[in-house]
Amino acid sequence: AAGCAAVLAASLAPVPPASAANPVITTVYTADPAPLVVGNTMYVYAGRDEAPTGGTNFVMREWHVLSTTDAANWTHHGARATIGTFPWAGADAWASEVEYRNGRYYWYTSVNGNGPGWMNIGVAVADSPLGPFTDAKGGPLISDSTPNSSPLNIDPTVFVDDDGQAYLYWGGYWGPRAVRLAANMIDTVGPVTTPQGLSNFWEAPFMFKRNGLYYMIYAANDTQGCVTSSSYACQRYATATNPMGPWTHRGVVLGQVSSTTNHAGVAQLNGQWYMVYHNADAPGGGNFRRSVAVDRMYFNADGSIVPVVQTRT
Ligand code: FUB
Repeated sequence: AAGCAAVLAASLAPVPPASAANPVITTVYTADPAPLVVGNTMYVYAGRDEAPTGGTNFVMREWHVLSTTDAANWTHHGARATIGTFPWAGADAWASEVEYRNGRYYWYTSVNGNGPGWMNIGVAVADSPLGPFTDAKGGPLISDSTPNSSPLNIDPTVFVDDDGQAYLYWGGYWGPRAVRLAANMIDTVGPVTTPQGLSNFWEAPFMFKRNGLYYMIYAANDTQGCVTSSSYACQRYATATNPMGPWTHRGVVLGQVSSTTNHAGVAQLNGQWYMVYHNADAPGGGNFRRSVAVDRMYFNADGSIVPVVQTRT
């Protein structure tokens, strides 16, 4: 009986937060974190918010790297890619993600071009998770001229499956998009598709796999119980048995945060799952002066995700 009570108490106990204080660094404002685990180190790739106090627009020119081996103590490696990494780009270092393949690290970025049109997906490459990163393609991987591309080509997430096939998902405001990537990681293969089932998709997809099931978390701009106003977004998630979908919506994985945007990524470090995300909690923070936070993430036996408890210290 004592054992049963202990099990019951454990199952009812609140999810313990990560031991670190959030935000993880406060020396610069950071946003749109994307984790990549290499050995026992978690690297987090994030844009830098440079908007002035009270600013009402994004000012983003650099992508920074943070790292940790315990999700509690963090090293800030500074800017490891900038708009200048892409000679064809001109502004807006928005959300990004790094994926590893065959000894190389591919940094997929949302960035504004110099010519007509707006956002593009660029890709830089390096032999180390910390760079140096150089433009891998000499032009956008996805742009306004890509057939069936989203009108807003932002927020790439790249996933390499166990069979070596790579997938790119992206999109903002007007729906998600998906396409297969070639083995070189810098060319697309086949048509751009519109994945089905990502209910209330707004932006910020992040794809991962656990126990043979594909997961997509994404920012959902809706007021169906997860945010207090349509200015905010929560993170919903969906699962699929095929990496191109269709997806089945499974619920909310991260509620409203203190910034209007909500952008997260998931990784497993030393056996523990973590969600990295951003909020406006750093001193002087705001919707355009955001900061990366981390918390532990747990799964139920049926593969569903226990909603993340935000540590706000
Ligand atoms: O950081 C700029 C944009 O805000 C990102 O691309 C979106 O995901 C949102 O977080």
